[in-house]
Amino acid sequence: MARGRSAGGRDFSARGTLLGGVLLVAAALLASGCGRVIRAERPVQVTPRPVEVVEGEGVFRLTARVPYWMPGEEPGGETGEGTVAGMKAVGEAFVELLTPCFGQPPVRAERLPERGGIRFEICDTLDAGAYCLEVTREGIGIRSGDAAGAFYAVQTLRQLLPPAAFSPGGPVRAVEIPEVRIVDRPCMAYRGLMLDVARHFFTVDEVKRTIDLMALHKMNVFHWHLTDDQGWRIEIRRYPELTRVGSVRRRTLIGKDPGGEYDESCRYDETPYGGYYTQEQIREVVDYAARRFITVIPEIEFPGHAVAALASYPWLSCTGELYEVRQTWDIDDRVFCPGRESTFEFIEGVLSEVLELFPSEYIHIGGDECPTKMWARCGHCQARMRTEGIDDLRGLQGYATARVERFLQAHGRQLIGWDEILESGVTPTAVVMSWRGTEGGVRAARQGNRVVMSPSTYCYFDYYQTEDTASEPLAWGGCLPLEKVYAFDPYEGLDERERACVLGVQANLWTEYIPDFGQAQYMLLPRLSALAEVGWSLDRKDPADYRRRLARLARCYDAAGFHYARHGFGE
Ligand code: TNX
Repeated sequence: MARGRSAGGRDFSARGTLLGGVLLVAAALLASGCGRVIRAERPVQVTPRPVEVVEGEGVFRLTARVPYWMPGEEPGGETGEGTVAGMKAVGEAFVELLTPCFGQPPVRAERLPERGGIRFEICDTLDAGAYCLEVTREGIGIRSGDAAGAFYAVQTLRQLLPPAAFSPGGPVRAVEIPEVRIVDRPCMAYRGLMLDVARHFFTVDEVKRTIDLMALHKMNVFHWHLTDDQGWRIEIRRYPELTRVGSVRRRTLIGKDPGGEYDESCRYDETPYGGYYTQEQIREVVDYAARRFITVIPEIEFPGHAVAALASYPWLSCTGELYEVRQTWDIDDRVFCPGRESTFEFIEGVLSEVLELFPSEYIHIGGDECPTKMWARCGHCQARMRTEGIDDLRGLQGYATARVERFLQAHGRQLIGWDEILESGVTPTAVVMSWRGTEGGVRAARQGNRVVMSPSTYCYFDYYQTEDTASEPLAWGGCLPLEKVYAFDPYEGLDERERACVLGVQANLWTEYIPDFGQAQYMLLPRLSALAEVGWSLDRKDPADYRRRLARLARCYDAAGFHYARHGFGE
């Protein structure tokens, strides 16, 4: 895991004389007329940390006229249909990156240039997601195991470009990139971020910006929490009331939840609050994410966190009472009735449309925080328990989850649930998302279930980022500073066989106290970079080095116009 000038690396010793360099620069400036030339920045600092960075002394001078070459549709150039589509997306990302620098898109070469230029190449010897990026004085070579690897190389290139190249002041004539060889690959296959759009709604553009943020950090799973007590946010054609009724709450709590909707101390903003995504918009987001090598996993909460659904269709609850969409944030007793057949018809109907929209292997069905109080008093639930031989109420949740899992599997999909699903007799094939610490994940991995580690102690970005909470916007509680996220070890307490069950890690952004996208970014950044480093660079983490790189990354955030917290920058 060498970083810096390694003896085994390329020889980058200076070839030209200083005088030669000066003359060349002068000649280039004369040839180009006016226009800025943005100098290379050193040392090269990339986050998440690559396996190897070997820096040379020269620079490559990139202009709008340098052609780039992509393996694509030309005969013999492709390595499979998926790769062609993937490389097209990489090409788009590359063009999108450079266009603002030069005020014009880079040109695509018709055939592989004999020398120089920017060359992308797929290489069988590299793993999926892995790449090798080489900048020499002549050009840039990007070899990767697949299209995703090439995309990650483009993200690295973003961090090699001097941020000044993106600053206002008009397009630049040329940018210098340091001579460097970077070898890189992800440690974990699943590097996720969950966004809760139920408690507060985020527009399609804001969701896309969140996906951009993930792409910048080489993350690859966007978990979209689409339904909860306080709002149903996905259009389901079979059940139009879900969005007509369930997407709007009459009012929203102001300030901290005192622990109950009917508590006298509750104060409300009386403005109705709502929003949902049409199926067309969902497709647009899924496609946008796919072009950034990000899979979208939808979450439809079942059987708890269901009040918005019950408010839309009262026959989904045990009592059939008419409810309102929730206006406060604590756990609610009003959940789906697993005693009635109609509940399963409903959830399967919903999931049928969900499966059409989301091609992801995994579908999240929630499963967290589901009180059984109503089931205890419900004749349908009691009858179900008798006929199915279920002897405790929690077992009823296990029955409901297993039934939904069978439905998903019949459609070629896998079920993910929060770690509560372990308590109701989980099947061996379900994926467990561990949030109440890592204990659930450890237990699940010991029994051979696949796991995503997302413990609140390290991954809950709705927690404060400093002890000094008085100077912060209101948050859920807890304290999760940047350093702690960075220190997360998702493999702690697991032997090698159990580690193989851990798919990866995920940050969660619950939005009870995050009313707008500016604040969402503030809570996400820079903590997301620390979690990205856990997922991507777990075997080569180095806190001091991360801190140095963070300052550079922040300038990338500036260049991309992201809002971020300054804790951890010594400001
Ligand atoms: C627990 S994490 C929840 C969410 C809340 C969150 C607040 C999980 C599966 N359930 O409903 O928003 O705590 O931190």
